[in-house]
Amino acid sequence: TTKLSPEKLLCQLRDRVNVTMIHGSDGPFNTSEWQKYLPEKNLSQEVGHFRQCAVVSSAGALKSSHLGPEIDTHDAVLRFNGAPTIGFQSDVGEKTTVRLVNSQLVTVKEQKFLTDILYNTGILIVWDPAPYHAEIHQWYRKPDYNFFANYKEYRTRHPKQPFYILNPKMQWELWDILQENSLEDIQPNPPSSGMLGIVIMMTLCDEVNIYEFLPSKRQTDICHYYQRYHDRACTMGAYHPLLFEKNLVKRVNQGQNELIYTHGKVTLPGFRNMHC
Ligand code: NCC
Repeated sequence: TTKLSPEKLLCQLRDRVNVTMIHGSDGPFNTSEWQKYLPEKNLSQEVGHFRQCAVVSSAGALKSSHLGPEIDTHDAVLRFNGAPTIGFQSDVGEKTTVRLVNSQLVTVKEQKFLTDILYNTGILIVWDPAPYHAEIHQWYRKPDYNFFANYKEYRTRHPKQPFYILNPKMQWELWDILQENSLEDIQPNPPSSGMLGIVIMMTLCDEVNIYEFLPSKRQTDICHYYQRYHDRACTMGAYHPLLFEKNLVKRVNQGQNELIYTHGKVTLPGFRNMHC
């Protein structure tokens, strides 16, 4: 394999990864039952388009980063899973425009997805690991976590809050690009929420700044900035192909390398600003 230039690699992401949300017209969701729950507008109709966006990883390295004010200057901020802002504003900011959550979080009772007010701000998007290039019907019959009941319950409790289901095709379109651009064979597990969120924001924004996805000088074994738990796998990956994701993001970074070290910051262009 020949190594693609950063520009070509970005174009591959733009042209091959279809970032779409499940819509009421998509079988098997095209039933009167599902029509009641799925949002009518698609994501870009709902939010329009943003100039500058921030993607905030959940890494422990955000602790004592003082990046909060910089993060809040963005027009939109994406966060992941149960990552809080309250109590951590000085390091991660307080704005939440989009929250991407995995299906485990939505399904497992202990995670308190239905009751924790943390989830009531911003636009929610849930994703579920699907079998490699599975057809949507096949995935629907056997999701990794059966989050559908809790999705409907949450929609009933919060009908005004936009809440999308990410089309599961996206994860493997992205995985294929990760594999094609890596020298080693990657386990066929889907990309992390972090990598999916980065590509989602590239479809909505002119420019995307990503914080502590590539670790800064503050790199630590502490998994999350909001917990005491230590585990190197959080930064390096175990189930998700995190190391490969990070190598790819490093290759297409348009910001200064120094800013990775000091701020854990990477800058990527939005898809609409690319000339392929
Ligand atoms: O930990 P998690 O990820 O919620 O983190 C969100 C994204 O931030 C990036 N990250 C996180 C920690 C770290 N030290 N370095 C990082 O780069 C990653 O890109 C990560 O995706 C997930 O991807 O959905 C994940 O979710 C958790 C967990 O399910 C949720 O937090 C809900 O509790 C998974 N952990 C476990 O299942 C124990 C994690 O493997 C992946």
